[in-house]
Amino acid sequence: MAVLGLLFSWTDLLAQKTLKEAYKDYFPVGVAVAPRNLSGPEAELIKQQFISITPENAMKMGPIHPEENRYNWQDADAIVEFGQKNGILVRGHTLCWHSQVPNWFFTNSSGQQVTREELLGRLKQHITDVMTRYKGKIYAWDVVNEAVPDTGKSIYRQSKFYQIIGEEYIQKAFEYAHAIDPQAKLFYNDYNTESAAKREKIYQLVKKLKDKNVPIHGVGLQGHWSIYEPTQQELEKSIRQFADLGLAVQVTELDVSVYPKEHERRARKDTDQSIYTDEMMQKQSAHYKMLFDTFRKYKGTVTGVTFWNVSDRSSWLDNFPVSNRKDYPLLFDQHYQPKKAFEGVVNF
Ligand code: 9MR
Repeated sequence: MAVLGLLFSWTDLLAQKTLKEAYKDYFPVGVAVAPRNLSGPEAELIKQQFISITPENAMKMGPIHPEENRYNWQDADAIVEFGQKNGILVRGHTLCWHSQVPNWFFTNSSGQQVTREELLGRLKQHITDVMTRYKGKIYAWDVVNEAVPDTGKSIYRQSKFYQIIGEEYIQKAFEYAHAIDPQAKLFYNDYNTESAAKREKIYQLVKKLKDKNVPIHGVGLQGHWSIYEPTQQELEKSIRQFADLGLAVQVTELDVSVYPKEHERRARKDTDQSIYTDEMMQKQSAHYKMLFDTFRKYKGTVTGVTFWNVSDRSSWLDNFPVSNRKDYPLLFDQHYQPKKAFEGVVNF
């Protein structure tokens, strides 16, 4: 009987639609990848389920441009090539971010902080070189990432880009990007976009860009959520508010942590157990269903949904916000099998 049960559950799974089949009339469903995901069972799962990939780290400023006159194209090339070979779209991530920027970016040859003009020049050169290399092969770019702080009154994060250039660095980054590849869809990308205060600041930021006719086409809601957030109402408010500006919305880094959401790294406490209870699993399934029901409701506005990592075997959340606390945030389990949450996402 047990064997029969197993057989039945396998046939059930085989009969399920894949993500890309289920969403072919809605939006591309994608996944963040590292070169190590592009061979073996993960590559098979990616080809079977997803129609878009995003480099998880390979195109960020530090990894791809470690020294002023040296680019490290290898990993990014491998990812773009995998996409091209398999008919999979590629989303670029990310052209300008305060994190993972190499120090040389802000320092001139005499060891002093660069001037505003120098920094703009470097930003332009960086965007130009990276986008030229992949022109026509990357359909959408996260141009500026996380420029808004979670707390405080200021719209702008006090990053080096902001301190040295002022808020104009954001506009410039979009203009440089658009000049290189006018076909590419350009996004402002951020997390915690359903917090009322942060949503409002992001709205102000992108509205200013739109008012100035800066070439921005959409907002990326990263979607690092948990089984406790956001509510459907909060999510719809974000989607609608950005859509009202004539912008597309993509969910760019989706995962649903089984723990309460925290945005700052912290020390591990005794109470931080790695657990995945039946109750968490049920709650996660219901949450994923609500999220995708909502994304489909905004078909046309929501133009892409990308998961941040392939399966629960390993994700960035295993080490964040606390190191070594395992999380179970994705639709595929540690053996690459679809979880219960998967069913609610593909059956509608
Ligand atoms: O998943 C990425 C992880 O491997 C890196 O160590 C980390 C470095 O800061 O960046 C992670 O990806 C981030 C993404 O680029 C931007 N939004 C938040 C993501 C999770 O931190």
